[in-house]
Amino acid sequence: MKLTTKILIGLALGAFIGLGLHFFAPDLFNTLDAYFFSPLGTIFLNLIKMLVVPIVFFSITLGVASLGDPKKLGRIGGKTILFFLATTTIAITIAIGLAYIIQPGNTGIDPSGAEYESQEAPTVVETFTSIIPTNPIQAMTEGNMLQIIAFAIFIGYALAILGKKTEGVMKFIEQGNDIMMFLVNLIMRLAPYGAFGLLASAIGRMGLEGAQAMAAYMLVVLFALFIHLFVVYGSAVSLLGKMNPVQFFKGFFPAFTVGFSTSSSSSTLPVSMKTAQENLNVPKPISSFVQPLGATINMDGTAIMQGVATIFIAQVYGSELAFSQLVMVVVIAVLASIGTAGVPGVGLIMLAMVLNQVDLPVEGIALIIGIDRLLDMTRTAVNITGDAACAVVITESEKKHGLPEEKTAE
Ligand code: DAS
Repeated sequence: MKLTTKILIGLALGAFIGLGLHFFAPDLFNTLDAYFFSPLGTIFLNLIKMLVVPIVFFSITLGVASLGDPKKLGRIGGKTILFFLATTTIAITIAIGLAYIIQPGNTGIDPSGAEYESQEAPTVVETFTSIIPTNPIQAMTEGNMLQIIAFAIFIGYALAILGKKTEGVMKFIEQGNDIMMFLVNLIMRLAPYGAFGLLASAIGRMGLEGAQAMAAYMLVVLFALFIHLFVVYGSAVSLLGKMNPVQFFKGFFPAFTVGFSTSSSSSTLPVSMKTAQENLNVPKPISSFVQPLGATINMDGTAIMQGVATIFIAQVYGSELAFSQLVMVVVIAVLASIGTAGVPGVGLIMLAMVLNQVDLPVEGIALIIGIDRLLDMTRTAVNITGDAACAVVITESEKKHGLPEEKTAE
């Protein structure tokens, strides 16, 4: 049986058992969650997280070194950032448009009593100025993805320029990357069990109570995610990537299910890259550059949640947003999704940044926090699919320049 089928069975069983125990045997759920579901999910999550820092460092260093020509790196980098900004702007525009049409906040929700202590979100300027690591090793120990990416780009560029002089280091980086990819394959065998544990625990804890009250909000987010996933990404891979969208979605589905299970783009990164390289024919150098960068700064699913949530909260509190404020919501949500690290639930923290910008009460976040864990799964899966779509589009656009092959030390 295919791994993807096993993961889907794990997810379905996890949701079914988690929900059943939540409603009919909550005490038994708590025991099982403490000694079985949570440990199972956490072990799987930690195993793939273990690989994130080394795989991002090795793969980006190798990818940049393989791109070699700085002009090519600049061209690919420029197209990648342009794709990310364009799709995120489209995503949040779809979200705001649907929220205005469907009006999820005008369903008689009483906001009184909603309290939320917003956590300090880094400002956009802080996000950009902190990209250069003053201590690369500290960046790795802290898992500061943007700083690890920046350091890897510098090392990869040096390897590309120094060539034979540093072929030993090149060989080390290349073999390090091979080891990481081998370990991803090994760990992925646990994915069905990890997906089961993660979902049983999340659904069992949350139940569906929150969903009923927030059904309208949830449906608008899910509808916007669906449109963005199949219409925007489907069109991009078909028109710009010259790839059959069915082949794209089927090919990337294994990573999609892991992203859904883990709610973390960063943790899923090893699987996202393996899937794009093996199933979508994305050359390693392009996959190694685009996907780690995307897992960190490209979060269309998150921007969709932030767009819908902002309009929802404005409607609940009876605030009318002027057009200029809506434009600010788009700009800040795009920038906030850049500052959002690829870990579970962080999109909600950045939502506070968006709400502050348009003078909306941050307490409104308390209304949607109950079902955010479930929505986080769906928007993470969309986030990583957007990165893969970008990698496919960049691959096609680079064909006329000659696709970069993985550079091997002579
Ligand atoms: N879960 C985050 C991710 O890894 C995004 C979010 O919280 O919205 O993509």
